[in-house]
Amino acid sequence: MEIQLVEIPKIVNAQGNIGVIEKDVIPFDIKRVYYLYDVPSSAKRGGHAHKNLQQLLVPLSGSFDVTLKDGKEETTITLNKPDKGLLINNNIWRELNNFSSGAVCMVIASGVYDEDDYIRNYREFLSYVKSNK
Ligand code: T46
Repeated sequence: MEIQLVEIPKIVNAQGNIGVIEKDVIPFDIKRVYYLYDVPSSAKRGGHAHKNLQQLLVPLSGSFDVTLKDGKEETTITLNKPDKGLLINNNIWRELNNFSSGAVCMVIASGVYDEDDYIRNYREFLSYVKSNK
């Protein structure tokens, strides 16, 4: 399964860097930004898919693992570079775990929060992707 990493443009300076996400960096209009922080190392986040939402996950600080499943294949990636974001399309199941101490996961989303867009049951997800082929 293809992993879609997005290179975030940066301004590098000996006094510290700046990562800049302008509208052309991501393939959707930004409707919401939220972030996960103070996540215990034993926590499991995600465990769902979205029918329509697309998102870019950026590890602003620390690291965490993201497992993606499309109903056929699965792949796991460690995010630990603040200039590399992970694009997650709709109809992809995601699980996040193994958060390091102080990890911050910023999420840039194509839509506002809508619980009806979530599929939180894996069996339901499998039949949803089958029926949408
Ligand atoms: C995703 C991963 C990476 C809101 O009310 N507004 C929001 O914008 C969000 C993101 C969540 N919530 C509520 C919904 C739940 O009652 O906060 C509660 C916890 O949300 P959830 O269990 O979905 O959190 P995560 O960390 O498992 O998932 C979140 C996003 O929901 C999801 O879209 O891809 O982060």
